Amino acid sequence: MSKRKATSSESNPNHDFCEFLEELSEYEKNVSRNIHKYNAYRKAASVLAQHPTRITSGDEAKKLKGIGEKIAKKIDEYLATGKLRKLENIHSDAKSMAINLLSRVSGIGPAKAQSLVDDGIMTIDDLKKHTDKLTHHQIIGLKYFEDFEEKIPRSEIEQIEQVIKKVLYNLDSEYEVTICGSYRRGRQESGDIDTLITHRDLYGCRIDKKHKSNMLKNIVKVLEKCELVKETLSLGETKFMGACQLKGHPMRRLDIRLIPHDQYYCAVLYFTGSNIFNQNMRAHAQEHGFTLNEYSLRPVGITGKRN
Ligand code: 8DG
Ligand code: CA
Ligand code: CA
Repeated sequence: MSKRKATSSESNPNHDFCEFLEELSEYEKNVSRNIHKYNAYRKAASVLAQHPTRITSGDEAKKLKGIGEKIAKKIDEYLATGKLRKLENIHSDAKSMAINLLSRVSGIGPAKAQSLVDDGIMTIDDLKKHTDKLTHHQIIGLKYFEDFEEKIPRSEIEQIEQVIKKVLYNLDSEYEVTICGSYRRGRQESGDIDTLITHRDLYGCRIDKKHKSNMLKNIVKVLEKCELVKETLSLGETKFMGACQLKGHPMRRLDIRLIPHDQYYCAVLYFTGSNIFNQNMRAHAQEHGFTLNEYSLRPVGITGKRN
């Protein structure tokens, strides 16, 4: 997951509100570990990012879906003073700032960041002196900290997509490849590359486990051989997390998921997001008597288990 969201573009008349809401959401996720508040701030930022005109008061903001009393008050405070006390307090708290910083390293979650800070590790340089405390994933995350923070231009993902497709179709013309995430939503820049792969021999209910586990390992092997994949963070039967690089470009975070063919299109939908869009789509399905998740769309009450 990338750390900076795209709601702060200058073309958004409410971008300064979005920026402080996103900063508050990061604080709730990383430091307070309050997922409800995190979601509330993110939702508010997303709603404001889509609003076509400048909001001029908390009351006006409150009329939008997803903005309540507390966020409206913050908008009023910001409009009146140009800042927020809550954010000023966070900025002056060294431990909070350190937890936020360390959480930006790929593989370091909020709990790990907290424990590192408790051990007195406050900066990226401190972390480089204590790699004994880190997993393989976290060490690679640290090694490419600056690279992974950079957004990936759409044109570069297009090139990477071409390489992956060419290599896989050479291996077996029955592979299907879809790059999802923000790229599939049409964004000009993405945080990482979310790749889904399926093969029509793969069916969820009768997977030859050994066959499947070799499948993803083989895919990764050929992508290494063509010098696209440079690092493996983790590799399981269905999920690869790693890094890839085109010559002359920064190292990029690449996720690959191998999906059974009968679940592929629900997975493509789910991993395209956005997260908030997924929530709305699930709620919409529910209203029509369906359950939607990353595996299937089914009438409520039908489990989908075959005999
Ligand atoms: P970005 O990488 O450019 O920052 O944006 P993104 O592509 O939208 O975000 P992502 O973190 O890479 O997630 C990809 C999609 O996966 C996301 O748009 C929606 C879906 N998704 C959820 N929930 C979760 C989750 O908990 N973890 C992950 N990895 N993906 C999720 O709806
Ligand atoms: Ca991702
Ligand atoms: Ca992504």
